[in-house]
Amino acid sequence: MAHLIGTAGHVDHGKTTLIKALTGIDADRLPEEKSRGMTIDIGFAHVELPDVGRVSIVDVPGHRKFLTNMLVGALGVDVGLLCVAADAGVMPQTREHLEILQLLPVDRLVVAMTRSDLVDAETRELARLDVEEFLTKTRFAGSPIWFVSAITGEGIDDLKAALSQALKQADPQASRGKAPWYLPIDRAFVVKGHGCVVTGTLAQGVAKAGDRAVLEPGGLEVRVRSIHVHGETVESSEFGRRTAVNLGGIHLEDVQRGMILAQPGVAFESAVVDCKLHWAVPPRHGQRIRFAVGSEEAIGKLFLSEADATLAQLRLERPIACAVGQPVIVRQYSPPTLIAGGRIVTPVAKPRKRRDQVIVVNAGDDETAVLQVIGDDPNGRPTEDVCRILGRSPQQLGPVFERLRESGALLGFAGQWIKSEAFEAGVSKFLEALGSLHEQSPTTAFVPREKAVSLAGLKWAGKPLDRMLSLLAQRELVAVQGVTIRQFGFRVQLTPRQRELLDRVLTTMDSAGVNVPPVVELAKQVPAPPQAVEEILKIGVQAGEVVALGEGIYYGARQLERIQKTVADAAAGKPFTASAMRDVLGTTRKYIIPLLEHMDSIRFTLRQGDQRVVRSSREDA
Ligand SMILES: Nc1nc2c(ncn2[C@@H]2O[C@H](COP(=O)(O)OP(=O)(O)OP(=O)(O)O)[C@@H](O)[C@H]2O)c(=O)[nH]1
Ligand SMILES: [Mg+2]
Repeated sequence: MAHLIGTAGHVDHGKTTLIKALTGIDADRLPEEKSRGMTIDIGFAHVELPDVGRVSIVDVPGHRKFLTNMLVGALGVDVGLLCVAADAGVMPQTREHLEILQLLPVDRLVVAMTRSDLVDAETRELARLDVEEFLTKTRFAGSPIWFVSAITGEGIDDLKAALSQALKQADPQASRGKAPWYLPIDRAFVVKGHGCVVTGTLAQGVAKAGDRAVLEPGGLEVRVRSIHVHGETVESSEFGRRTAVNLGGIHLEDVQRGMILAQPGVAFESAVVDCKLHWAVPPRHGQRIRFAVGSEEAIGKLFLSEADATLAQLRLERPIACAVGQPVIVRQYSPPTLIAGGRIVTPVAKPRKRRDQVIVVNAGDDETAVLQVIGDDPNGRPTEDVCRILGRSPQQLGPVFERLRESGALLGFAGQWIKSEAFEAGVSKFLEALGSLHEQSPTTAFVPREKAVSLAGLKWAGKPLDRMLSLLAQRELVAVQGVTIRQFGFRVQLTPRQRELLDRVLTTMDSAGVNVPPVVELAKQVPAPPQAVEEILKIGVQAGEVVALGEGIYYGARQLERIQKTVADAAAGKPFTASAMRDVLGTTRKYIIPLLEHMDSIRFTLRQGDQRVVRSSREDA
């Protein structure tokens, strides 16, 4: 069941007087309102309705000068109470207000023909026809119409029954009750002895005394000390109710109309908002607008989307507070005529171009919404992106991601989420790209990983890429060496000439023992041009048949293994110095230092001061 009734109608058409007749409460509270007999700001009352209990009513001003305040009242209403004076009929703000209610998630309308005591039966009939015809062109066609008088009391009980009926029929969207709460603040004041109090219409969820909350914009953390509904202290209040919240730990300067008080992670401070809108008039791309949301109105510009005519981006001149799903009204900057109404889909949007693709989430449950946002892109989306688009916090969506991961629908790589099938499709492309890189340079075993990523047309990078590659390594699809990779089964391919040259070089190095001569000398012994030898050594390194120690010293891989065995045998489990091992191997300082440093680096030996030990293989593992 819905909870909030809101008036609408032309100036002086008896809205405030009717509320008093319904509730006994004068919604005009400002001295100026009383002296001018005109509503300026929104006012509130509550009424006991048959079968429904106590509900809140928000009263709005009819004068066009105060339309901004009317919007504050209307943005949150479930059932509209349109007041049309029987002695005046449909007037400009009757039309304007109804148009606004039509663009908002107002579910039902009840019409009160006020000041009925002033007209005879014939005028009544004309007035009714006038209103009925007016309604036929709107989505409120066929709404109940009651003649009422605040003077004689005529029709007041019928009107109450009609309002009960409308509230019961209105669809408050079941999810609104379960969602976390937020309260657009329309008043803030100090109550002596209690401190700061804010009021507003609770937009969704259930707020409880003791809740932790945040004020946006600004992110100030506060505590809900106590809650008051219709003048009574209560443990909790639910969506659609006029709610007063006593806040702990803040000053009146910290809070003002337009802010949102919300459970952490629900409201956002933002100057770029994506909305799903219904247009009252055709919009212009880039047009200057007034954007009404909650109890706030900000100036900004309207940006349309080619992908979706109902989607628009509002870029505002200053940040405001907003929440996903919040109803909004867009008006022209000047004169402030109505352009559109609808809801926020992305509270903190990224500025986008007219041609950019857009994501509009219309999924019901969180799992589906998250999957929809992540889409089939093999690059996936980072957590922040998903949260921003859905207007939710990482804390709120954390369990949703976990459930999706456990079910196998999603894969997560360091905060980057990808649908499983999309990832596998990406992996195929990636391996294909890596394969063609191997084909291009068959003598290079390891290629820079970024090269394969960009050739595959992917955007994988950074930490998520590290994680993806370790998964691929685990699956024995790739081998990783620092920032380079190769396909798991790939071996460097040598031409017969290269093979023959490499074999000759290896034999020559082998016959030199530990004291492998420098490249130029080696080339003479092979014999072959030094450049060719240099090149084949590098290819040998890629093929895993040659090890480069740096400073121009190369060994054959097998040869180096034999040297290691000699070292292990000579050490016999005891520590040894570099000079002792130099003598064992019959070499010089020039060779023994790079050799031992290499053995340290592959964890064959362990350096301890100026001594080393050969690590046991268990230690190595
Ligand atoms: N005779 C008669 N006069 C009424 C009735 N209801 C309202 N009025 C008079 O109509 C005038 C306007 O009434 P309000 O209730 O202030 O009208 P409103 O729609 O709230 O006006 P705004 O808030 O300024 O838009 C006042 O002088 C009321 O006394 C009624 O049922 N019968
Ligand atoms: Mg009034």
